[in-house]
Amino acid sequence: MEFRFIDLDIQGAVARINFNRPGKLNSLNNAMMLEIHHAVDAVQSNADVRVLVLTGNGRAFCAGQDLADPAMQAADGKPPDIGHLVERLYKPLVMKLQNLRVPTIAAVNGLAAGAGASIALACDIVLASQSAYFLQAFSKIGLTPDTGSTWFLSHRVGTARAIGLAMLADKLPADKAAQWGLIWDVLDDDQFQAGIDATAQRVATMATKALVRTRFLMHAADSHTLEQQLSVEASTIRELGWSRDYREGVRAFSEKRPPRFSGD
Ligand code: T3D
Repeated sequence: MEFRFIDLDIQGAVARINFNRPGKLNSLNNAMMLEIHHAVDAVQSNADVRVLVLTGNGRAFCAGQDLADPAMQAADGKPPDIGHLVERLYKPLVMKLQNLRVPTIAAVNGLAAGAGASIALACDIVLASQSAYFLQAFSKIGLTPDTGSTWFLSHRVGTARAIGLAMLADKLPADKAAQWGLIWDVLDDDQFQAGIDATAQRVATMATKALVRTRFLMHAADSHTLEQQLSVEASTIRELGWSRDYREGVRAFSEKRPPRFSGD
């Protein structure tokens, strides 16, 4: 597929999807969303890839839905079915990221608004540049947060802060997002690219299956009792105990050398 609004770059084990509509702050039109789906599918089916980085070109990570897209406008006097858009494109994207066979990193290079913030929060590790901010823009246009934002916000920062962010739609600077536990960390603007590259390379050489099962366990914990969670932990670790990477990890430890994980 030819991409117009994104770039997909695969170098060795590191795949990068760059949102590339900087003049419109990488806001998401229909074609761009389809391209992102296609790129994520390509990553899912490429056995060489061991980490996916999502980032944006220009001063934005992503400003959410393109509000000028025809899908957002009334046609023939009928209001648009924007719920259909969410069901067809946004919800499946979040689920694809959550079920991806490799870990994901959101490299939030600049502002992340609306569904753009949600997509960042759907990644496993969220790193933001010092000048980035997160904006729950939805209430400003008479909508509720979507694309998982209500779930990610309420789970990570608690209901009081989640409601304040969503109702007031104030910009949340990257530093405060990290202090509040919404994201993993903040990098200085001039170290951002190098920091992202180093993290991506590091994650790409780790035990991929264990990282992806860790994502699953952390999310499963939300709906489990302690006893249920202990059982799922046991079954997951049993499965990982049969993996090549576990054997390599233990061997490397006993041989006092760094492990060479293969992702299997
Ligand atoms: O069905 C559904 O509803 C689908 C799911 C929706 C989920 C959503 O994402 S809803 C939320 C959509 N996003 C927004 O409401 C954010 C809109 N943008 C803004 O509020 C502001 O642009 C920002 C606060 C993010 C940044 O402000 P600023 O002053 O730094 O930049 P700007 O001048 O507003 O924007 C620069 C350009 O990008 C400008 O275009 P122009 O005038 O230079 O040609 C602006 O129109 C364009 N742009 C920014 N965001 C969007 C956009 N164009 C279309 N859609 C956007 N979301």
